[in-house]
Parts: sequence; C-alpha cells; structure tokens
Amino acid sequence: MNRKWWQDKVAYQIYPKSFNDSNNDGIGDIPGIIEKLDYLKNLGVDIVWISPCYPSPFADQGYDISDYYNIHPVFGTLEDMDRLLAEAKKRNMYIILDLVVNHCSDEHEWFKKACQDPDGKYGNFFYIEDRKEGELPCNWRSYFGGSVWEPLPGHPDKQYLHVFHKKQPDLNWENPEVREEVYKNINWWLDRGVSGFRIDAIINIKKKLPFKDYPVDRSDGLSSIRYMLEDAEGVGEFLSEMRDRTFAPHNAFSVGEVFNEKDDELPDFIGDNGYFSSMFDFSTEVFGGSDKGWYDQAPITPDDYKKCCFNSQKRVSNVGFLSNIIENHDEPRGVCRYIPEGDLSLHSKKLLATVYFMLKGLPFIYQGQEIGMENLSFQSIDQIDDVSTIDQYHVALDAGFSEKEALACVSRYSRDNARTPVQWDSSVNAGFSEGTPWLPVNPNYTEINVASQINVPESLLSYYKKLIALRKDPVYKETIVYGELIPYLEDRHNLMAYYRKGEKTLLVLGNFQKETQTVKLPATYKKILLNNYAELRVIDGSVILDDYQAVILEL
Ligand code: TEU
Ligand code: CA
Repeated sequence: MNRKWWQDKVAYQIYPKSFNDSNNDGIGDIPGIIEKLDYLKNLGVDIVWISPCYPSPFADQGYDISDYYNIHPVFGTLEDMDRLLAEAKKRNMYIILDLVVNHCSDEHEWFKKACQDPDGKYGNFFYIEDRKEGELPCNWRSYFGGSVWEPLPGHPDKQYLHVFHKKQPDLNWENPEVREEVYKNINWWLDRGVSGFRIDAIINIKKKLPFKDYPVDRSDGLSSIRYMLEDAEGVGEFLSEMRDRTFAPHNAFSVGEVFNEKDDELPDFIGDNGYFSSMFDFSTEVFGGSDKGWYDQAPITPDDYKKCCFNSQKRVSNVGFLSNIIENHDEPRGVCRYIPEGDLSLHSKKLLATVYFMLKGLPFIYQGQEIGMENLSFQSIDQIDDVSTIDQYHVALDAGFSEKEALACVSRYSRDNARTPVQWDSSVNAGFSEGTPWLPVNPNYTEINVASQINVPESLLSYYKKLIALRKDPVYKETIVYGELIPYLEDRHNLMAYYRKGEKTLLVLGNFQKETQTVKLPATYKKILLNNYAELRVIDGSVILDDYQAVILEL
C-alpha cells in the first residue's frame, strides 16, 4: 500500500443545515462553519467533509442539486465558500465537498431542458422511456418507496427514471457528455481549493440495461434496486475514468459511499490505484437489515458489532484504507445504536469511541458525536422531515403495524435522529440559533452540549481530543495509522479487543457490558495510553475491566 497525504488525518462530517446558524434564520450556514473552525482545529480535526451546500429545492435536504457551480443562498455565497477554504488552509485543514452525481434535481436546467425537448441533447442526459398504460420499463422500487418511473412533466407519453426521490432524476452516465460535465465540475471545485470529495450513492450510476424486472420482494409488487446493482457490471469503467480525469491529477482525497462491493473488487475500489482513496465501512450500519424495511431490521449486539468490524478489517487488510464511522447524516446516533438499551453512559460512550477510533483506517467523526449526542424521541410522525423515514413509516403501516408501533420502528432508524441541531451550549436552542431551528433541538441539550464539556477533563469531548492526540503523537502515530490489526480473544463474549502492531505493540481492550470482566494480558504492559476510568485493576497478569471500561495499553 502506497502512503498518501491524508492517511494519518482525522476527518469530521458537517451537515450544514444543523451545524451552526450565524444569521439566526434557523438554518446552519457557511459563515457558521467558519466561526467554528477553531473549535474543530482545537479538537484535532484535519479534514472536514461538508454535506451538500449547493442550490437545491431540498426535496432530499440538498442531495438534489439544481446548480453544481454555486452555493444555496441559505448557506451563503461562493465568496463565503472561498473564505472558508482560505480560513481552513490557514489552519492546515482540508475541506472536502459532497459529490452528488448519480442524479441531479428536477429543477436543474438540464432536466428542465429535457422536459422541453425530450428528443434533444438534454433528453439524453437522463433515462427517458416511452410510457404505455399499465406497463413499466422495469419493476424497480426507488430507495424512498414507489416505482422508479415517473411521468415526464409536460409529456404524458414519456417517463423518467429516479432511483431516489422523484425530484432526483438519474443522470445517464452512459452518455459521454454527462460524464464530461461531471468532470468539468469536479475540476472546477478542485481548482478552487477544495481538497477532495465524498462521493454520494456512486454505485447506482451503472444501470443494468436494457431495463428488466427482478424478483418482487414486497406487497407493492416492486423489486429492491439491490438485485439490479448486483447484476450490473462495468461501473469500474466510469469510476476509473473519473479518477484519471479529476482526482488523480489533483492528488485529491476521495471517499466513496459504496455498498454491495464484492471482496475481489476491493483492490479496484481502494487499492493503490483504486477508483477512490477510501470508502466507508458500513458493515455495522447494514447489519440486520431486511428487504422488508426498517421495521424488520434486527438490532445489533456488541458481539455482532465486533464481528462486523473485524471482518471488514480482515477483508481490507493491506489492500487500502477504510473510513470508519459510527454514524452519519443517514443513520441514527451511534451511541444509541451500538450500546445496548439501558447501558448508555459516559463510560459506554467512551468505550464505543475507543474501539472504533483505534481501528485501522481513517476515522470520521460526525458532528455532535464528540459530545455524545443521542437520538431524538419522536412523539409523532409530523415531527419528521426526512423523506426516507416517512416512507418507512408507511411501509410499517402496510405491514400491519399500528401507528404507534410504526413510529417506534422508524424512530430507531430515522435519519432525522442525526440531523437535529448541534448542541453548543445550554442557552436557548442549544446556542445553535436564536431563530426557530428547522428541525427541533433535542431536549437533552441542557445536559449534553459543547460548553459543558469543553474544559472538563472527564468529558466525552475531552476524551475524543485525547484519542485524536494519541493518533497524532509522533511516538505512536506510525503504529496507529499503519500498524496491523490483530484481534485478541476474538470469541470472548462482550469483549472487543485487538492489537495494533507496528513499530510499537498496542492492545485495545473494551469491556462491552456492565458486568466486570477479567482479561488475561498476553504480556506485561509498559504504559497505559488511555483509560476511561481513573484506574486499571491488575491481578496476576490479568486486568479486571469495570462496567464499560476501555483501555489502550502499550505492551
Ligand atoms: O445515500 C445513499 C444511500 O443509499 C442510503 O444511505 C439511503 O439514502 C438511506 O439509507 C435511506 O434511508 C446518499 C446520501 O447519503 C443520502 O443522504 C441521500 O438521500 C442519497 O444518497 C441520495 O442522494
Ligand atoms: Ca443561517
């Protein structure tokens, strides 16, 4: 594996609508991000990924872009973005943007022109098919529910394809003109000073053509896109062309949102000359998932969590670098998902932070994760903004659940859990905004907020700071960034333990339960590098780990 500039870094995801509102209109913005750059720098963050902040009608909260060359006025201006890039650079920080090019918005001029003249140049930017009554080109279900086909506005005899929302028409990547437009845009941003991209939903760009049906898997008579994606071949041709024309010549960082890749494809995706620098490890997020919908998703136990992480580490081994997360803007809060119900505490939050952050790969922190933000407890479906959650609520109702039960199911996985405003302090609206926030602030903000943790040595925020500092410590960096990961006592129930072996040998131990647990040490330790308790009990070469105790030892 070749060494790259970004590998020893720490990344942080900003969901701009909910990060920090500088002008009190209830929506976070770019000047608000600039205000908090010192906070991020102080935490130790290097790379900042900002979810879409381009012009958009917000049918899918910015993942429906109507202009790839501008900033949505609610977030600021291009000048604000330039200022952010300059301010980041001053602090040796790197800004990466979200590249959303499987689809654009139906309000993008390309789609408007396609509607004006479906047989013209822009008609071929999309997948447009003739429409016959009672017949669809294929039975694929869109990710947000319903058929992927929608009548083309102004042309009742035609229809277009959208694998996400109907306001997100899919771009036709088979058309070289589309690809040229995408590369032009990427290079325009890279030349402006952006350091790279997080690449949205990218596996969907390759469709299996001609359109055909796949097995029906729900009572709606439709079929999950998953089957089509497994069948489609050749995405690599598009991805390598994109790399060669954009990221590679700029030495940019790219992280793919990749699901469903096969083991033997890993070198193509993230090997030395892979399509991307890195890709997210979603193994713990997709665990227990069901084709039926969220209501049928199985909860994940600490043993499952460990197995998923170790399995990903084994798969990737020395091929490349995974990007490790416990949450993002599409997932519930990691602490509520991976810590068993009833066990949520400062100790368990620190344990989860330790065991994921010390994995081999590039750690990403999602905004608010560093202070232990938790899921929102939804009282009614009317409180929910997210299209995906609303769809899944109906999926649960259709499956026979009561309204109350359906709400309970979707609350567990709702994307809005992670989209509530960042809790900065205990003042009104958690210091996020003096206006009315676009999504409600979690009422627990009076206890969970940045101000109450920032100068408190025992806080989760201080703990994250220590984890980051350890990754950057010149003595341990080589081992933490590049050292091998070897599981320790892999089969032990509710213990997540592994070595990181490089110049040094480190041992990470996490007691993933309330009950104490005695663990034999493989050797005496030289030093305790981090401990979420004040002490570590050692008797006869064994450590006695307390309720959710996590330690990092140098052997
Ligand atoms: O997500 C793509 C994706 O496949 C899933 O994360 C999916 O959207 C989610 O599980 C539905 O609940 C990306 C973005 O991260 C997401 O926010 C966008 O909605 C989506 O693409 C479309 O752009
Ligand atoms: Ca604002």
